[in-house]
Amino acid sequence: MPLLNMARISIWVVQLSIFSCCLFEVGLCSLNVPPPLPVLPVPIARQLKWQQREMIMFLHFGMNTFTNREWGTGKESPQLFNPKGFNANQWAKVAKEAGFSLVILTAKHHDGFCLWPSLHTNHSVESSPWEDGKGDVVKDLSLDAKRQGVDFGVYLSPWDRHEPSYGKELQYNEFYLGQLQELLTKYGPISEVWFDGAKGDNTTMTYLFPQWFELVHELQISANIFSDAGPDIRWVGDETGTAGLTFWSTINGSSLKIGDASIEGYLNTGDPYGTDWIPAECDVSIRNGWFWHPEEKPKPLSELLEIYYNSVGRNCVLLLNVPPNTTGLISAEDVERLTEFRQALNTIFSTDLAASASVNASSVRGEAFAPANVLDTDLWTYWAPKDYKIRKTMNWISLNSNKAIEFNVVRIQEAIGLGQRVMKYEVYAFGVDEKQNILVSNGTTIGYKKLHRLEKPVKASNVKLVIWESRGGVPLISSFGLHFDPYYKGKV
Ligand code: FUL
Repeated sequence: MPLLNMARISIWVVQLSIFSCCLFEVGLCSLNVPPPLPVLPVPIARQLKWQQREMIMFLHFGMNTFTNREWGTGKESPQLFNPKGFNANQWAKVAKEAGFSLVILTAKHHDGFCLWPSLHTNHSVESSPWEDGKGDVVKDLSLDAKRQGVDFGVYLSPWDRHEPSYGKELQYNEFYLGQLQELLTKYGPISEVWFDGAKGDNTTMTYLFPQWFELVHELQISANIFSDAGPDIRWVGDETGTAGLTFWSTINGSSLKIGDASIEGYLNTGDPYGTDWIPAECDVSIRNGWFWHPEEKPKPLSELLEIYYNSVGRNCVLLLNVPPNTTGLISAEDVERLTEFRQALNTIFSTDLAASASVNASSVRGEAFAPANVLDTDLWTYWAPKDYKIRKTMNWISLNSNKAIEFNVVRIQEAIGLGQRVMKYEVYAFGVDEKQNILVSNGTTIGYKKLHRLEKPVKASNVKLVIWESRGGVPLISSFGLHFDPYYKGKV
């Protein structure tokens, strides 16, 4: 080919690529800018599903329900267990209607009494008068939950005050694994297995956690394992339903030990440099005790809402315990409180007052990452700013409305599928009354969901989230919304 022609062709190639780059920049090109790299660690599928549940119901039911105790001795007679009006369908229905997509049952608490006819002990429903010893609470609830479209999980207390082999390392671990195998093979899909860290007496007993955990994932790959230390879900470090104001789903798994009180603070906040993704569950009871006691009443709505904001609103999942009574039903007053709770959450959160706002931002990575993506709650549609490689810059996104919006709750969510990133942010509102930008809230971490309740309602036409620092890469915001909580009067 003559030299001149070759030169012409290469000029065309260069021109063509410049032209396509321009199309790309102005968004006319059909090729999208790909998503940014994840910042590790990131959740695995079962953890992501768990996080999006937001609320799980715990059901403490067993021998203690009949002895009016919190911790049984293991010496109770199975004759005491007789819930004459037992109806697991009521439990599952209450859970479903109150918005819980998973129920976790105490299949065995510390007293060792089993709610299913275990082949490894006589200390179970089989020796009780209930349904002439033919009943099986685990089976009934697993079936009724399925019928109601609610998932099912089990709590199997490692500490067993009845079992004679407790304290003998090999025998008890084999016994426990035998029980675990029964629960994981006979009752359909199990979404969570709860390993309680309590060990209230001086018996020396080493639990073979690695073997237990392997068995769970071998038999039920979708089951999340909860314990003080994970591996899938960690304890939040308290039983009041309160996560740290700074809350990282990341933590160093190797420095966590089950039953170690000295790590409670670390569990409560996590670690921005943590090498493992182990988010937390906030376990708390609707009443004072975990088990039902005739003298106790459910907590008031205001307290339940406070718990919700302090758990779900701080990047955790709320595990709310609702204990069935001696009849075998969830008491009417608890049902009523849960109905109020659901209604309140619907009132506050089913309307996003910013839903029709126009959204703009400091910069945009590409068409697929537009600021308006924050108006839905899909975790995988998010706003991503430009990835400044050299210059570190502040990123912002703002909601703009023609009419003033009155709100007292700010909701911010990160696209955690690509890692938890935000470390420092502020929220400003262009106040209609003040006619100036006012700082309405600020914080460190965001994570899956961060909720801010404001001391008093704000009226604004422009609300801006300014992100000052984020970990490992640019911040990715999946949702940003404004709500009104009529139940909150602010702190006095
Ligand atoms: C604790 C137990 O000792 C309580 O009885 C209850 O089950 C709670 C959820 O965990 O460690």
